[in-house]
Amino acid sequence: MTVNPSPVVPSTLQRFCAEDDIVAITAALLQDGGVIVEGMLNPVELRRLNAEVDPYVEAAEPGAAQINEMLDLFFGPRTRHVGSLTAKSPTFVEAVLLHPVMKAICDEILLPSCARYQLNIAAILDRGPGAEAQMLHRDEDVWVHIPRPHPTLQIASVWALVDMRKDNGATAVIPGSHRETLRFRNVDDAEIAYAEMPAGSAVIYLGSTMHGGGANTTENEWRRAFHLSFCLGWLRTEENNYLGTPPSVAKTLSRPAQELIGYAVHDAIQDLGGYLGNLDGRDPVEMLQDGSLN
Ligand SMILES: O=C(O)CCC(=O)C(=O)O
Ligand SMILES: [Fe+2]
Repeated sequence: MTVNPSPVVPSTLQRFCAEDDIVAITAALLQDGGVIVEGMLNPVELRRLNAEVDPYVEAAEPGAAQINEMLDLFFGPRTRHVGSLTAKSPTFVEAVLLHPVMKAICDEILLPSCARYQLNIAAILDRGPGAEAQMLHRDEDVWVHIPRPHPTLQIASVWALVDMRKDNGATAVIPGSHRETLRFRNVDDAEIAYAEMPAGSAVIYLGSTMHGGGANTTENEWRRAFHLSFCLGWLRTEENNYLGTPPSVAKTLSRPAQELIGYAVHDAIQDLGGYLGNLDGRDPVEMLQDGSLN
């Protein structure tokens, strides 16, 4: 008996608008491991954000070798990297950090495993012409010491600051890969969904979902995007957000922004946990408010 191979179904991610029902967006994210949401930024926010980060991106050297060899290997020599956007772009703080879609998703998926979640990374990833496809990976593997399986540790996203297409390096995502227990495995090209989307959109994915920056095969186009991720409040964050956004800058931001950056203690005393991130027994976010930390 011959068995016909099942037809190759092109791998795709579900696509929504930022105003769509958040329950449906979250359900798609949990089902597929990733989801595309268009219109996360309006044209004015997009223009302002791009203008605010322009000087930093122009000043950044492609490749992170001069900073850190591991980062260089991870992002490749053709990527310009600008971190700590919270301290560099007021529009990022106003329109992105507290975005209601990200908040609703993090409330639903991260809050059950912590007393509060926090910013993990806010960094431009500007992939230049000739950038090769990034190694596919799961972002959560940075916390390798936590035995698997474990609850979702991180909600991540890549936001398009220019139109993202397969040829200029759209993020490659493997739908369904968040259900796997292996850390690394070989991936068939047909499994890849490229997050092709207009500027102002985001691809949002779970920390356990395999993904990576795509190859930029264009002659002279930079794929400007940023990575934004949140993680459980009791984890060590990848970017050092207290140094990236020091008290002198943090004190100018709204309290919800200060809390999200990590200035608020992770208070789990009710659950017989700790009072993590305190300063002399005080909550630093209260100290920013009353002026004793500046
Ligand atoms: O640049 C991209 O599209 C993906 C970047 C990425 O995987 C990451 O920052 O974790
Ligand atoms: Fe990643």
